[in-house]
Amino acid sequence: MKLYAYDHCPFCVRARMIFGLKNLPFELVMLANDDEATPIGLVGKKVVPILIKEDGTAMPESLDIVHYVDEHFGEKILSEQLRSEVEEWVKTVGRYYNHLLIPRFVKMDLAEFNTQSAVDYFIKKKTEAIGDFQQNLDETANYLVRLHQDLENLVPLIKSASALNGKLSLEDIMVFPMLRNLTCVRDIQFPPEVAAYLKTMSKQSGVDLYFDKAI
Ligand SMILES: N[C@@H](CCC(=O)N[C@@H](CS)C(=O)NCC(=O)O)C(=O)O
Repeated sequence: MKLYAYDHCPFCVRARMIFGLKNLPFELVMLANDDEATPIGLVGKKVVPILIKEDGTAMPESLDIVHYVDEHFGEKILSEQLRSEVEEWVKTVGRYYNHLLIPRFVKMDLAEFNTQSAVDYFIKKKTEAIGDFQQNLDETANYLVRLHQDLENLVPLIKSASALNGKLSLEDIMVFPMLRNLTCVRDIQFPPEVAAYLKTMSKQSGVDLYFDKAI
């Protein structure tokens, strides 16, 4: 199977995780961020992730991909359990964390940004959503005050470094991609429990962290 993705896309990380966690082979194809023709040709809109199934049909939507792969290849490994506190954490951090991430992604040498036109495309589109990139970078310290508190709030919800709720569940699929992307922010102090979870889940899922590219 083939997965079209962007490296920075948290929804794509969800899809990559299920392959890694189940140890299933797949081809990961990073699209250029300004490539509209490929996704529109496959699913009628510009979106990733897109899974090309073994029969050649294309499937968008990260959670559909996760469920499809989990249910059709080997033993199912994910429980559907999603604690309301975890859901709330995802919503809370989801409200602001893109202000920290988006202006950094274009400076990190990611595959989807290896042409100037791809960088320009992203900056134009995302400036409309979050405002000026430099102004957002200048606000880092303020966002980090919020984030450090939210990371502390996550600590009591981590039951094990290898699975948020003690065994693999939808919680890992929702939370790990967010934490992984946050590793691109140099000044974040991850609480030890969160750092251990990040390291273990990265190893289990085969999704790399951004610590060595952090800005
Ligand atoms: N609901 C979708 C959301 C996917 C999504 O928003 N992907 C973003 C990338 S993170 C995208 O493709 N945006 C279009 C663009 O970048 O132009 C899913 O869960 O797969």
